[in-house]
Amino acid sequence: MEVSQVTLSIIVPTYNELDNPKRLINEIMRYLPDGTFEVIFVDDSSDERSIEWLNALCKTYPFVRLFHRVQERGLGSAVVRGLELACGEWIAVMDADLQHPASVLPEMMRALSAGYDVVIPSRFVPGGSDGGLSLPRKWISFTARLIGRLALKRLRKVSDPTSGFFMMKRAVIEGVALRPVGWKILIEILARGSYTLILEIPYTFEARAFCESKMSLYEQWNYLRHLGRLILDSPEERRVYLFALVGASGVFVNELFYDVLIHLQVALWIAGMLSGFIAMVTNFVLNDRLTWVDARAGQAHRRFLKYVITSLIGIAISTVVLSFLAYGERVNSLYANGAGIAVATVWNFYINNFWTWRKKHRVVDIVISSVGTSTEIR
Ligand SMILES: Nc1nc2c(ncn2[C@@H]2O[C@H](COP(=O)(O)OP(=O)(O)OP(=O)(O)O)[C@@H](O)[C@H]2O)c(=O)[nH]1
Ligand SMILES: [Mg+2]
Repeated sequence: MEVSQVTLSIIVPTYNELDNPKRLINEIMRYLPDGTFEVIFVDDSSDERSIEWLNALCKTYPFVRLFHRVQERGLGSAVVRGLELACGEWIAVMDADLQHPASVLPEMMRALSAGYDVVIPSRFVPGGSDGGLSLPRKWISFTARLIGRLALKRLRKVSDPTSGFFMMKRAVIEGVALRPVGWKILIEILARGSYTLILEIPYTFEARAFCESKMSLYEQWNYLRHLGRLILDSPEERRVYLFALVGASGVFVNELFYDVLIHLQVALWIAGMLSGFIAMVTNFVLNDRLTWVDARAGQAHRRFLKYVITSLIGIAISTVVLSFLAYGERVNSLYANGAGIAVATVWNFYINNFWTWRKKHRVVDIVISSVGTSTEIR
């Protein structure tokens, strides 16, 4: 087959799968027209029989390619290797064990030709189901998705971001250095890739029919490490965490100076005001140098002025919330104060983000649609 004719490259990571790849090929051939696709198995098998099955497939079908790795292991890095080898303008990733139905592939291709950049078959949009998982696995999977969506802004509106089944245009990852840790290659692509339109299609995740699962507890740990790396690598994603850390350091600075000033016999109210001001200055410097380091524009003193105005309004807001909640002892004053601080922190973060350190770089709108619904996220 001419490589240039291939529209779609289907990457399938395999590890000791025996005859599952053969069943998968049969399924794919049922749904996709001949000559338009290639299937790339990136295999890390240690079992000789699995390698023999794959070699036999390569000999039988000209559209099957096999890359066998000896030194390396890991689902995510296997997919990255497959991406390097892929010839198609469109790229799909799916598991070998038939949990991802090939019957959805034509619809995914139609979505790409309709203009979507990424298509994610989802177990969690109306019409989808993850019936193939046991109850404990459903819980683990639910928690993993929740953590991922809370941790990374770019995953927030994607209903099935930990899926191993998706299709995308090559342009999404062109020029992007992918460095997944462990299994969840889709979160890597969603976090680092360039795209604007995502479509979610409902599908049923079947139970693994043959061979053993390779999922392990260690992969859950890898997943957390992966999320941590993605947060650290993205100025946009790490901002809110840095802001929280800087805020916490401000409390420490404030207390420290307050203590020193009180020891110097400075009047209470002056010590309170001075230590508050010093903490505001150190917070500004840290936020300017760390939190919004990529978004510094104009003169520093103007940013500082905006920061001070925002903070002062923040103090006013927290006082209003505190007084409102604690009025007539409706709420314990400690909780009321906590609520005030929380509201003011959210205020400070957003106003600083959109005003004090107004970003010059392009803000990409990502639109996620699923069959029947459409939500917009930033
Ligand atoms: N190349 C490669 N593929 C792997 C590796 N680990 C798993 N895979 C493949 O990745 C896909 C997903 O692995 P599964 O064991 O099915 O994981 P799962 O679907 O989360 O778990 P089950 O629901 O129990 O099947 C399968 O096609 C595996 O053969 C690996 O280390 N290297
Ligand atoms: Mg599986």
